[in-house]
Amino acid sequence: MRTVLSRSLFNSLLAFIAIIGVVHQNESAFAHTVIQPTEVTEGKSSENYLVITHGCSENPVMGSSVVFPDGLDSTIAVNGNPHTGPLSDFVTNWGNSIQLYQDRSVFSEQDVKRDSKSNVVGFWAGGGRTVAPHLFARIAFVSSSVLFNSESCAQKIRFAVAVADICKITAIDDMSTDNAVSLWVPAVGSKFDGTPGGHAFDFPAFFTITRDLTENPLPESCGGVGQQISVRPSAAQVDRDMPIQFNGAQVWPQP
Ligand SMILES: [Cu+2]
Repeated sequence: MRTVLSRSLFNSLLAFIAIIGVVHQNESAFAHTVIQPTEVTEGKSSENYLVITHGCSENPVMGSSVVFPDGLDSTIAVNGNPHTGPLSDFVTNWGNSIQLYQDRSVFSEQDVKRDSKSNVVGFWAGGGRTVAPHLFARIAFVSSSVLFNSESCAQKIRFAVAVADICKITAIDDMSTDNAVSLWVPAVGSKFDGTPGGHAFDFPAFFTITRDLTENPLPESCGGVGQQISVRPSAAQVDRDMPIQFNGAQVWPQP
């Protein structure tokens, strides 16, 4: 009897340890640089953060560069299938939708990035003190009300955001050496794709907006089924907007 009891106790212990192991693995999966909150409701402005979650191996983070799809030459998919029409088929007012808060509590310098229409499409922050590789840091930004096209069946729109956490300033060809950078970039064929199979390859941060089904219900023609829209920046946009310009000169990657 005692043997049976202790064996079952032992088995539950094993199961418990296995569960802890799974939870821990999930935790490390979450420990990638992300945007919080993970979802924003249509029609509402939102206070958000880029959350830097680790250094480049043991190297501390000295700055970050963030690029949102501009919606001009972005790649759009509907339930995973390519969509050739414009973003306005789903979202009517994307563009200049984010603004950076000045906050020198993490890094000493920061600014926005603008597209060809002078709309803000991203931001960078860097310089001063670094973020310890084992700690998190938050860069605050606000997003304005984004509206869904009421005639569309779009229910959720997910923007793939390209992020680089920079630990060492190098030329673009040397980024993979010496743990110089951690990339969370959609692999769209830009110079910032990173290495296939490498850490967080094609694992971008996401900024997701959900339709307000009360204020903006799906049209009847959708048959009650909402579509998932994904938007990825073009390679040309990532190449143009990821580098950091400071006082009129490119400071990262080293030109
Ligand atoms: Cu990671």
